[in-house]
Amino acid sequence: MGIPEKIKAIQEEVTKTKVNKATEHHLGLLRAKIAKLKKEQEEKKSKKGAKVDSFGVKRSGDATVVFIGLPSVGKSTLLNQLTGARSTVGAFQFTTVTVVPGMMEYRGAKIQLLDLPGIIKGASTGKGLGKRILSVARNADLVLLMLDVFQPYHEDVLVNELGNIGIKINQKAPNIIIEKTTTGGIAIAQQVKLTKMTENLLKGILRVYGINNARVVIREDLTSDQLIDYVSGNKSYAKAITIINKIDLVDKKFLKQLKSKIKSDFIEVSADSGINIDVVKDKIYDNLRFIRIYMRPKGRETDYKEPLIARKDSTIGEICDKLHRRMKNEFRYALIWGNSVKFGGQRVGINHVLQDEDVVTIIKSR
Ligand SMILES: Nc1nc2c(ncn2[C@@H]2O[C@H](COP(=O)(O)OP(=O)(O)OP(=O)(O)O)[C@@H](O)[C@H]2O)c(=O)[nH]1
Ligand SMILES: [Mg+2]
Repeated sequence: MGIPEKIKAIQEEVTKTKVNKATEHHLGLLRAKIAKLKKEQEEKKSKKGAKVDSFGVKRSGDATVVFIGLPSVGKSTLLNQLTGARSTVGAFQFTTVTVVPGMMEYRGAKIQLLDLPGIIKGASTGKGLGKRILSVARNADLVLLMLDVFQPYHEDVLVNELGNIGIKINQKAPNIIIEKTTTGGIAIAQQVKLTKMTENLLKGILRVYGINNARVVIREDLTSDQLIDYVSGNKSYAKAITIINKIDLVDKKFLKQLKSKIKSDFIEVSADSGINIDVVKDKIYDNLRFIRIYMRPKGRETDYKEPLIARKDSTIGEICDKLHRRMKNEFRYALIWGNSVKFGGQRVGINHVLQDEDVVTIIKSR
């Protein structure tokens, strides 16, 4: 039996099995087996050289944000409003056929926005350019889920298609530690009590993935699906903002009703008439969680006028990379004033994690 047949056989068994307490364990293991086979299938495909990679657009700026939406919802129109780029806008579907980058400068940050072709239901299975489009979101710092005011229910389609290729939207990686050992079986320490799956199922799922000996620390009450996602690897977790476009076409009453229909928070905009464009800019900036670093060149004044923009949790090493290509090689130590240190002028190494508004002096080797 080949992999597709195996997957089909297990899927049939899942459909036939009634869901109840007694079958929970069995079903959990079946789902783990399917996930493992699917992963093997993907790996085989990519070895054959099938193109599932992105469009190869060079990342630039302080962060990268991508537009994901069905055709004609107004992605290109909004990109142009936010960045002054000139991505082609058309009254017909599939106007955009490749990645079009734009740069949004906001509060000192340079944010790269990538306009993408529209996706349709089934994109994750390879419909249209689906897979390639979706995979661009994998390396993005933030995803804009863009919807037409008349089709807000498409949010589920977007989240599902992204989920199918392993990009989880607005979820955190599960808080669990699995350290493989050579003997001793699977030892579990529950710092947080498991209520959504049994210890037995957890062990069973790990064994499906060939993990027979390990030290496991549970730090979050996770579900069996979260565990399967985690051990099957190749998952990425992306933050997203939902945007509803074309609100110029509806009245206030319609918008009010919309709020009761959509689960997530959303920003209502009209890309065409320029309504709420600044709100989108603010939300993007806030979600990317930038910090400002003030540089103080050795023996000189601190430059408070033009802070260096970095992502939250950046290290001194990452700041060096922003300053100069060879800076890291010449780095000896840094002096810090601010929230990340105990006292002003504290000496730190290259892995020191910075905080918003730290003042930094870098001392180079002579
Ligand atoms: N009324 C109205 N029309 C809009 C708005 N934004 C975009 N449009 C129109 O919607 C159509 C599609 O806009 P595009 O920006 O090309 O949409 P897209 O999402 O980039 O489409 P694809 O590239 O095909 O995926 C065009 O005719 C736009 O003029 C809006 O806020 N209000
Ligand atoms: Mg477009």
